[in-house]
Parts: sequence; C-alpha cells; structure tokens
Amino acid sequence: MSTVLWERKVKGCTLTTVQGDITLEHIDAIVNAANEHLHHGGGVAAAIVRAGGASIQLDSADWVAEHGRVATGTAAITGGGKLSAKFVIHAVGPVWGTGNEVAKLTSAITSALELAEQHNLASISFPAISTGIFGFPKELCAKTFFDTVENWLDEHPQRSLQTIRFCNFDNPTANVFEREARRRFG
Ligand code: AR6
Repeated sequence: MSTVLWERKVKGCTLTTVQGDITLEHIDAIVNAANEHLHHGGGVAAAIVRAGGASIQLDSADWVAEHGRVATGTAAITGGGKLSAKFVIHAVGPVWGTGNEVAKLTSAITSALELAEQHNLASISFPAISTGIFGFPKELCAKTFFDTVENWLDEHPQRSLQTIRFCNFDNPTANVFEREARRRFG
C-alpha cells in the first residue's frame, strides 16, 4: 500500500510525493540508493534485491566488471528482475561528511534523470538518496531534490519523462518531502 501525500504538475511534469515501499511502484524505473561497488547490502538497496531477485545483484556485478565502480555522483542502469519496474537505476549519493555533499547529490540525481531519458522512459521513482546509512540530512536532501528536478525540467523542455515520484518508506522522510513540496509549489 502506498499513499500519495502531494501531487502537482510542475513545468509540464507530474511530481508526486509518496509514502510507501519503492519496490512496489508501478513505474518504468525505480532508483536505488547504491554504493560505488553496487554491493546491495543494506537499506533500500537490499530491499530492492530481496523483492526483485538475485538477477539485480548479478547484473550489477556484471556492470562493475565491465565499467568499473560507479563513482559518487553518477549512476548505472540494470534490469528490474521480478519487480514491476522495468529498470533499476543505481545512483550513488555522497556519504555525509566527505565534502561537497550537495553538489554530489545533485549530480547523482541528474545522472539518474539522464539515464531515464536515454532509455526513453516516461516515469521514474526516487528514494531519498543518502539519507539512510549515508547520513545526509533529510530536509537538505528534499531541498536538493526539488532544486535539481526543477532545474533539470527547465533545461529539458522536450523530454520522455512525464512523471517523477519521490517515494519513501518511513513517515519522517516521506513527510519531509511533502512539506518541502508544499512550501515550494503550494
Ligand atoms: N522504499 C522506499 N524508501 C526506502 C525503502 C523502501 N523499501 N527502504 C529504505 N528507504 P539508504 P543511503 C529509504 O540507507 O543512505 C546500502 O547499504 C530510507 O528510509 O537505503 O544512500 C547501499 O548499498 C532512506 O530515507 O541509502 C549503500 O551502501 C532512504 O531510503 C548505502 O546503503 C535511503 O536510505 C546507501 O545509503
């Protein structure tokens, strides 16, 4: 069960904040909050592999074997295994305390949006990258997400993406995204 907390069309794209399990999203791609090695050991990453099956971890290992690690601030794409989502986009956010965290998170979000666009996807769902095990403050994360998405929409008036969702399992995180969305867009 997921609950829509807020929804609005912004710059021609439907933005939605959701409380729910991202692995259950009916969407073209979900974003994973990954590490550089795509070792999906904890947090939302482990939940995605549990729900989507071992092929997601195997595809991830193949990706790293072929291309090397996924640098912080970039993203990689694999299939969605048994998930309803066709793809998983593995975005690597910063560990809080390593410096330039906002720039690194901005870059990770932008990389995920670009990969979705390259695959001609219409919809994508993001968790609050870096706000769990990586320790990024939730309010600053929500602000960075909406800043980045607004700028990206401005820069891409012609685009395949029609829907961008912000889906978080825990109420505190989902509520922070809802509050930030209402503050900006009403
Ligand atoms: N659906 C939606 N949101 C979720 C779910 C879920 N099923 N599970 C967790 N969240 P985290 P990070 C939210 O720790 O901080 C892993 O080990 C959660 O409440 O998953 O970027 C990776 O392999 C939190 O707000 O990601 C990396 O090593 C948000 O997702 C490392 O953790 C992100 O929390 C990445 O850490």
